Amino acid sequence: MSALIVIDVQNDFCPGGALAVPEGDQIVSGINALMAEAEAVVLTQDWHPADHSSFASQHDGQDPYAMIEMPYGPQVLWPDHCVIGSKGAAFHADLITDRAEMVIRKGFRPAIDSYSAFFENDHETPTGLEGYLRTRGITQLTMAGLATDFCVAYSAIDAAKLGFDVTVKLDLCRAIDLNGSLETAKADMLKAGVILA
Ligand code: VGL
Ligand code: ZN
Repeated sequence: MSALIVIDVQNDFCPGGALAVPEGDQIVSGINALMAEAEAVVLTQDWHPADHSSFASQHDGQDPYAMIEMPYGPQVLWPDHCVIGSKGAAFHADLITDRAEMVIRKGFRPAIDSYSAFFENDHETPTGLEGYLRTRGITQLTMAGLATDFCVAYSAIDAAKLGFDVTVKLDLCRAIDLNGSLETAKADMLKAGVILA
């Protein structure tokens, strides 16, 4: 059985949002069309407390997009985004959410970021998505959403490492592309066995 995993199609990652991904809104209609044909649909939602440690605002003297060292490894500092319950954290208004049987929220622990839908950025703390998919007998995953080089890539690589068959629909993703991160992410996905379609 297969599932479509739609990653973080939220207002803050779309034009006008706090961490806008260029053309982030242009993938919505294509994702809606894919959902119509999917066997199962999972949506993910970046979901941070207002004092989240991935926010540059929480670190004296640091600007957004700087890199810092966290106990779990390097971390990009972001503008405040996807704050729990905010308009920016809501799904894009045109995204059809009714088909979703599961919505997985991530990044809600103040001290740790979570790009991947499977594990937080320590690569250890599970979100529970793996168990959900396995208990439903889902082995094939198609992924689309935002951003290609962060949450989509991390999710796809973790899924491939866990043994799922993973295809990323690159035309239904858009990237932040920070210091070449898109090319790196694509190479890392291919290396992990992810199919880029
Ligand atoms: C994301 C940066 C910070 C993403 C989430 O959805 O790719 N990127 N939080
Ligand atoms: Zn985030």
